[in-house]
Amino acid sequence: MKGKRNKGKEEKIVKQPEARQVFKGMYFYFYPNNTINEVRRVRIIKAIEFGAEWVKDWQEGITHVVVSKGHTYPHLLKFLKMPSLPIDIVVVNDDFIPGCIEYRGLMSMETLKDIHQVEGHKTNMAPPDIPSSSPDTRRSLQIKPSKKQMQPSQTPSVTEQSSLEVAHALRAADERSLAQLPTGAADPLFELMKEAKELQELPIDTEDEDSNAAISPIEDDSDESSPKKGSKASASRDGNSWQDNFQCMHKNTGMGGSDNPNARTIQVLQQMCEYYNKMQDQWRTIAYRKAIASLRKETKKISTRKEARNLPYVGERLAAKIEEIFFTDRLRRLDNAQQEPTDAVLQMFMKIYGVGFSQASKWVNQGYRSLEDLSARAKLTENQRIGIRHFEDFNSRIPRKEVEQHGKIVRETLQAMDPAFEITIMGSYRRGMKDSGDIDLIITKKNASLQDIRSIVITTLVPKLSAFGFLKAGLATMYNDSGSKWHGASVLPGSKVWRRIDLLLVPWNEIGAAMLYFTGNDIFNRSIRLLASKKGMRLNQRGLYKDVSRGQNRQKLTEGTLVESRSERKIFQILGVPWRDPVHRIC
Ligand code: DCP
Ligand code: CA
Repeated sequence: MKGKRNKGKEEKIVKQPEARQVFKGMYFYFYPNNTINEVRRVRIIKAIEFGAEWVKDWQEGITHVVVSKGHTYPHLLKFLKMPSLPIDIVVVNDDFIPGCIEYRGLMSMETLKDIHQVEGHKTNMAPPDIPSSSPDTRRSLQIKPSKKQMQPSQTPSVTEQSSLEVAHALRAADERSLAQLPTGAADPLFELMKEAKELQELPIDTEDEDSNAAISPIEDDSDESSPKKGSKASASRDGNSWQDNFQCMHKNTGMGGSDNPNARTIQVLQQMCEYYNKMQDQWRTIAYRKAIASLRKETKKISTRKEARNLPYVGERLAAKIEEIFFTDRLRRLDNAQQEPTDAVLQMFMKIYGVGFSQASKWVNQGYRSLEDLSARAKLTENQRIGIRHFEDFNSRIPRKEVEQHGKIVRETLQAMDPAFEITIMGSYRRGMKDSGDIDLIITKKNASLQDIRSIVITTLVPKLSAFGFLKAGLATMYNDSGSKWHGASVLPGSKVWRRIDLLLVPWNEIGAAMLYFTGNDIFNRSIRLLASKKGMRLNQRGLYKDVSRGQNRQKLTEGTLVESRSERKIFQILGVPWRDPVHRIC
């Protein structure tokens, strides 16, 4: 059956391109089912333009009844002379039509839910069945909708029903690769502004004095039950103690638990989090991490906005996103972010070694759009040139075996000079990852001071390895402020691939704290540092300190007294954190 227009009024109907047809495969019966009312007339046209079939006479196969404002469900039943409608027919008011069309622009499902309820209609519990991949299979109205999309455990409450209906409709639209919408099409700036406002309400951790970045995803400074500052470090108490909330207290394998019922949602939110992290958007990065941490702890599937809203650290906006991911298996904002061309350029520039957000955005604003552009026309430092020339190398992961080979060359060269030197491969390698972004090597020697180690590394090791052609000049000139790091690039004999390598010079008496810090991951580190801070202590890559006095905003007022720095295990013990093998520090 084909949709028909009211014959009385000649109306030009321009069908939207298939990809935009949010109502394709749906059969709408309007009540009243005519175009006498101007508002209804326009809505019927819109429905058809966006893919719906308008059914003129009541019959089997109708998927939606669209009730005009001012009319009620009892009116409709009386008119149809039916005691009730089949359970699989969706009853909505006519705001449903613009709501669905505009949803992809700016309207939330929550808003839609509120606006498309029909007075007197409480009994319709089932969402519509929307054909998934092939709407054409339901061309015939004789085919009864199935309930396959409805899982028993997810039976919606009456109040959630409308939201589910829209979500299912949108899911069907998604599956037909509904990429953009015509009206009010997603404006990333608008989204960002709205989001920025809402995120202001989210709780945030204190800054850690040793890190520019903000802290762990899950800790809550407002926790009344935490010990008072300056109190003695205590071992973990019962299973529900405040300390148990810290990620560092638990084995973290980075899987988020493959059996986690919210694994897919976590995965999509993680991508969004990574995106914001790359954009140096600290607020959103934290908000997403907090939400992910909440979801990781959740044992039941979170499908609706309402359920998501009940999770700690999940605000309105994030709850909407969680619902969207559940129903659509993807996140619009992520698609938009990935499709935004200047975002893509910005992200690419930020992948150049040593280039941060501000330099990258400067180049974007100056009109550069590719690495070739930069090489040919931009004023570049020598390090930036190297970063561009070896862009591919520096952005590819280094297989574990190759990391070992780089480590071996440094170890053998150094131990040939002095066998007492110890070289340990840190970072993701120590956490057992199959590949690494760069090579982090701790260099230390029993009872040696930083000066002892540095003098050998600078005067002998680096020149020697450079002479071999293993270490490359350029980045190799850089020592950090305290003179304890050397950043550079290394190339295996016979290879042309440059790898990023960091030599981390650690005095013997700080080796435990340094091992802890350079094992990471960064989130684990933030978590354990904040835990120390809550116990009135302070942890950094040089040691664990006590009697640190802090001001109102937890800023450090005194350095404190060193408690432990030699033994990684002792630091765990003093903090009351059960020992975690490096492979269990992947948060
Ligand atoms: N680190 C940290 N906070 C940061 C950066 C680093 O605590 N902001 C610590 C934890 C990291 C370690 O230093 O694990 C090494 O830093 P990398 O950036 O090299 O990170 P990874 O080695 O963990 O990962 P990748 O494989 O990407 O190198
Ligand atoms: Ca690393």
